[in-house]
Amino acid sequence: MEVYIDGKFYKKEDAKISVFDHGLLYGDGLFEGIRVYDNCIFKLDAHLERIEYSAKAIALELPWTREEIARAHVEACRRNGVANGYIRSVITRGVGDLGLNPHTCAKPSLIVIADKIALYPAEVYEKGIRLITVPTRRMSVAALPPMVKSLNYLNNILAKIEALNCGFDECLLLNDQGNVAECSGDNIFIVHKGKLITPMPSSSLLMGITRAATMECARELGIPVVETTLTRYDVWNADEAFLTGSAAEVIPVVELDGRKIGAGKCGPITAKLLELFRKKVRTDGVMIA
Ligand code: PXG
Repeated sequence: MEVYIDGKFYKKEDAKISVFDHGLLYGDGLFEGIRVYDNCIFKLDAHLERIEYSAKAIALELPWTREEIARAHVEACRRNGVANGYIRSVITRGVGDLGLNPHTCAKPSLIVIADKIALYPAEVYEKGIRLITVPTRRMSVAALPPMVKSLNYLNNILAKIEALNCGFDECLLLNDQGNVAECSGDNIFIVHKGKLITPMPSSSLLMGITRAATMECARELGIPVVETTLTRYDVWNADEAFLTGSAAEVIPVVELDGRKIGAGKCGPITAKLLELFRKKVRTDGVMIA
């Protein structure tokens, strides 16, 4: 495997950054997780737009054009023969002095890793997953906006640890108001009386690319979409629920906090959305070959 760092490709064992990079010292930087399906980098443009918005939010001036960043992604896939897989891109603040001040960092670094992805077992998409609400709250938009896909993932990792300690693979996080935010690495949707409902951005969540793609699918299928405030009560009483994420795609949720959701298996609207989503992924993006 060869990893892209700042314009060059390095063998995996030689792909290294400085211990003085503020990405490591302070978590000062950004990342993306992008899927590749049959030579198509799914929604690459949307991911690059999210990087630009995240960079603006943390006052990190990108020294590359969108086209340059896109080319690095395409090249990383080609070099590594990744036709189906996963791209992890990282932008760090760069090498600087000790101390928080980002102005001591000369220039940001761009890292692009194209690799295989461990797929979820097929049965997860039929049988669904069980969730538990954890005590850790999703951080407030007034602290560090969760829309920023930053290198600070401890909020999510603490929630994940709590879920794993209870024997669950994924968890629900509430925001500081006690309303539903998202999961540790996925967005959440419910279906109620024929409508698709998901927490609105100000509920403290990452604006997932899969979330947006799923809402697009729903609109194409004529399913009404609502972004609003949701409580755990709404999820417990939903007809269907599911998670979305680049790795997860669309995964049914069959239980939250010991309450069975709907029929306790993948619901009909979830199944329809997953079917259309899987049709789109091979064409809706940037082609490698
Ligand atoms: N919420 C959070 C907090 C996330 O980190 C999503 C939602 C889904 O967003 P997308 O754009 O993927 O639809 C994410 C996604 C990984 C990995 O390497 C990916 C994510 C988070 C953690 C790990 O598998 N991101």
